[in-house]
Amino acid sequence: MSSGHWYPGSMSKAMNQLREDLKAVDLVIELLDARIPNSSRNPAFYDLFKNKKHLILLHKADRAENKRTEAWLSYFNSMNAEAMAFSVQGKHYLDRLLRYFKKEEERISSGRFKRPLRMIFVGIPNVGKSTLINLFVRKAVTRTGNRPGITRGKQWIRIMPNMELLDTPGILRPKINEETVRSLAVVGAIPAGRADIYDAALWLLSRYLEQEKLKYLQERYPGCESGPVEAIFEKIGFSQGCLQSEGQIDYERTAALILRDYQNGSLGKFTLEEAPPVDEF
Ligand SMILES: Nc1nc2c(ncn2[C@@H]2O[C@H](COP(=O)(O)OP(=O)(O)OP(=O)(O)O)[C@@H](O)[C@H]2O)c(=O)[nH]1
Ligand SMILES: [Mg+2]
Repeated sequence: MSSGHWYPGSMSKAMNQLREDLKAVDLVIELLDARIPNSSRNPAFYDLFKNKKHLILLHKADRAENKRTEAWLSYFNSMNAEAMAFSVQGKHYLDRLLRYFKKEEERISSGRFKRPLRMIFVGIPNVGKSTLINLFVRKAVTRTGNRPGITRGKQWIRIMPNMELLDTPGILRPKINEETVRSLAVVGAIPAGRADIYDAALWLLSRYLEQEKLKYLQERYPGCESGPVEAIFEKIGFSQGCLQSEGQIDYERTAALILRDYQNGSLGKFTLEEAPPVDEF
């Protein structure tokens, strides 16, 4: 797949818009997918956020392995980046984040001119920006959906008298290598029609085998046995009735089913990327 494909006009437009919006912002909240913290990071952001207060949220932490999420948090902290885990499942996450906002609000309002704390949420498509904002607003004013590319326009949202949030459209990095495309497709950040989902599903199955998590697959797909991933894939296709005519499995449908099961948590909590080791010295 050509990587240029992944930076269509809408993405560079969104990037320019973000550059503009940042001027009015006190705090940038960068949402990463806790299952793929590396692939869901946009290196083009590093420069952009250099002079901004910046918080990393490892979002959808309910789908990731706690131990691995902790390792990622330690890693970010070791790089002097502020980072927290987050999930819409769990009120303690929300309370902690609100406390953080409150602290920031006090910091900026200690100056002479009172003005609202302005925050912007950025991240890849489908990472959960709008859902998170809805949580603060406590009513669904922004559109969400389990499809990348739901948010298009710009919307400042007042969450408290003195705090404003800006939801932004998902942005992908300009050049994406094949491994990253695969990871993004697995978590649903790239529409199924734009990635090789068969390849992504096989890779995902192979990760379960490598990490000795076959039992996660077996719980969802009874009769699933160890063996070559292609065979496991076919078995899943047959047992789940993803068939074409003449008793052939439908590869697209099988792959889509496996990815959907991973995305909605039916295949357990499973982190796909390991944090780099933290240097203790
Ligand atoms: N498991 C889990 N799913 C979540 C969480 N937060 C959001 N989601 C789901 O992720 C999907 C995408 O959410 P959105 O809020 O639309 O994502 P977005 O980042 O605004 O996406 P774009 O606007 O397309 O860039 C929805 O199906 C949400 O229900 C979470 O903490 N855990
Ligand atoms: Mg959105």
